Amino acid sequence: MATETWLLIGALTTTVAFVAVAVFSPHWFDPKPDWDVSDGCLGGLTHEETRPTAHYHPKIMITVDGNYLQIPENTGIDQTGCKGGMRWVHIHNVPDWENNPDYTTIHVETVGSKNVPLGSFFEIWEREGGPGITDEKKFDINRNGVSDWEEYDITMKVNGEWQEGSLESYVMLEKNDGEKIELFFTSK
Ligand SMILES: [Ca+2]
Repeated sequence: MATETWLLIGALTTTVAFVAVAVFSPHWFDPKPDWDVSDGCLGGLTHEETRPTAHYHPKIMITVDGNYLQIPENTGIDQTGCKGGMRWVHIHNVPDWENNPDYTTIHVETVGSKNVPLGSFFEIWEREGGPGITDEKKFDINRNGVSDWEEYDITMKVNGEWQEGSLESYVMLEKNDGEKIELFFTSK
């Protein structure tokens, strides 16, 4: 066959493979989460002063059986391993839960552009006695070591759109600054 024909066959094969992956494995193209961001520390007593190169604010609201799961203010600030500093993913202010429950603003401040998984915030929160995540990176909001997927129906919306795939690995990107994440746990 002529070279052009081979090139055409090659291009068609590539296109078919691309479409097949997009249709049958849509999460294949999702950004890979950088789980080590939960160890990142800005400033502090034992870390060099490094300025973040990214700074953005996803918003989160977590509901467990119809009740708000309240994130404490200053979560991720001055914690063990980052004394006097701030984790790359942290909280400053929280809503007035009694009178005006609302989204909590997550501050993401990373050195370098990172794919910050939603679950990394739970890893950080867990160090302060909050809801956590298992070694397999599964939600563990009741901290019993059992994946919450066995105990709850878990669903999530981002900007009103239902999400599929690994919710813990959902990547909060700078280009989606201000995105609204709603996470729902319903006991089975
Ligand atoms: Ca659990």
